[in-house]
Amino acid sequence: MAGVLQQDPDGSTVIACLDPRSGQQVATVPVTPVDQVGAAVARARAAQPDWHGLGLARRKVLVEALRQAFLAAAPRVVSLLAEECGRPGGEAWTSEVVANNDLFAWWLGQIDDLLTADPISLNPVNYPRKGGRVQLEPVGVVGLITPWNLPVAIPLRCLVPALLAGNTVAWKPSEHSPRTGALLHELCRQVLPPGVVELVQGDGAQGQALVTAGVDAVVFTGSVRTGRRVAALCGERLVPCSLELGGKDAAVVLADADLERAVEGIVWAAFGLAGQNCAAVERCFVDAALYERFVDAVVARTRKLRPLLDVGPLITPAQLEIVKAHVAEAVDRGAVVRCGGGAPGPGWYHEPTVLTGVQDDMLVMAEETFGPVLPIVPFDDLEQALARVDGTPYGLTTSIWTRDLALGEALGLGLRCGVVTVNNHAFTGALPMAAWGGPKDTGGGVTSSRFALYHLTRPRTVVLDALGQPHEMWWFPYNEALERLSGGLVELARRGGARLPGARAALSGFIARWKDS
Ligand code: TXE
Repeated sequence: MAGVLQQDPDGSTVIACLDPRSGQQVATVPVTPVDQVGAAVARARAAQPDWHGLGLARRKVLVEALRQAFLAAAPRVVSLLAEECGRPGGEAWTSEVVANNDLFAWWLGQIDDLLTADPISLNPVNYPRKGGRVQLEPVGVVGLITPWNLPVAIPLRCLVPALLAGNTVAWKPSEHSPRTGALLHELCRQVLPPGVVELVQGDGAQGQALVTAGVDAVVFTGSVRTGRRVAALCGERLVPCSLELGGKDAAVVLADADLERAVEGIVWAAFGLAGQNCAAVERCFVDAALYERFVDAVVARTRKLRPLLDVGPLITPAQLEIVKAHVAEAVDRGAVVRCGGGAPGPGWYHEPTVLTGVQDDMLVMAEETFGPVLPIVPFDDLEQALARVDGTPYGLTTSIWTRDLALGEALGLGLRCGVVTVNNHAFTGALPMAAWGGPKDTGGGVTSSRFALYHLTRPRTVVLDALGQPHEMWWFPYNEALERLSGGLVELARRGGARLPGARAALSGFIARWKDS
């Protein structure tokens, strides 16, 4: 749905929700006034100590209840995704329901282990009668800002671990998917205590208000442009933030690839979600030996894709304009449309489009298109092709297609990206145990896996000292015995050091030091 903010006759602001399959308005959603965003964060803050205080076992029971509520609401989720994002049913069920059930299950199964404190075990000679632990504690209130392309899965990837870890969350869904956001929030309100998940509806104004409303961490998924703004605001406030800002993913097809699988997999990864996926294949490099056969097969397969049943519309007219502009610029500069290329509707539907004859400096090869466009490029020199793969500002995922798994892995590991897959693409974004994110303009944030907890928790060190003596070895006074002890320890540790004299010096310094104290 395109969400357009407009004034209601009563003076309040609403999001007018348009079905991207028809362009017709189907609903309105009230916007949170900017001056009320702080109150939402305050409610989340007030709820946080009690939520944390419930303890992990009780929080798990409530998050399991949220999972059950979500599963019970699955048909509503799927039909709303169709109306709001134009999402085909099969795609909505797999990417937004089944994958999210797995996500709940994994975090619920792993969280006890993941939050278990690390013991601090100390050498009893140097540190007598002391011990402790490093425990993970919630950051407090997480400010969550999400996009429209996976409007259920992306928020849940943060919400589930954040809540289990004891945080409360103030969440702003995209203005282009506010009804899905409202549904998910309604489910949270049914099963969780008040304030544990607060909803803020609106666009960039509300997003900015949320970032600056005193949250303890920000988790953001969206564009590079907005991500930079969010990071700057967080930087000024020293609020930690996690950014996932998309990609310009490449698939590299080697001459020995399983042709049928590569074609099926790359067509799916390029045109699934109508290409509106941060990990969509947006560039495809193919060994020249296979190139013509590959292009023919991709074109034949793409022609069989059914509008709205396999490939949905773009989310907004603006998104459609970006896609049309990228294709038009490529064609103006000599690219060949092998299939698709038009935007005949219904709604904001753009045909899945295969391009050849493209150059690296064309928009369609250089910038995130976020639409159903697949440029295919032949290569003779694999090393040069891999350099071109790495030659974008993004670094999300890359796939290598080859029957030689070891070679595929080795090539992938040489690239600067967060996810490498051999003979598959993008699907690991749905795996809760697999870290998701990447370097460079992709933003460096991590969602999924235990590493996601880095953004959602703070490690706290707790040490208890039962020594009961008036002095420690390293306290005042600094004297000759302390230096002798230290020098002896260094000699002992040095390769080729004076080990026997070192041991003697360390021991005599140690004894003298304890006598001093
Ligand atoms: O993103 P925005 P848009 C890319 C994709 C797409 C482009 C634009 O290339 O064409 O971004 O999409 C909120 N402070 N991706 O305009 O603006 C906004 O309300 C705080 C890739 O939708 O980044 C929404 O909730 N928040 C991407 C969220 O940020 C602000 C997924 C994302 O919106 C804000 C989506 C501000 N100043 C788009 N301004 C991916 N990584 O997968 C806006 N927002």
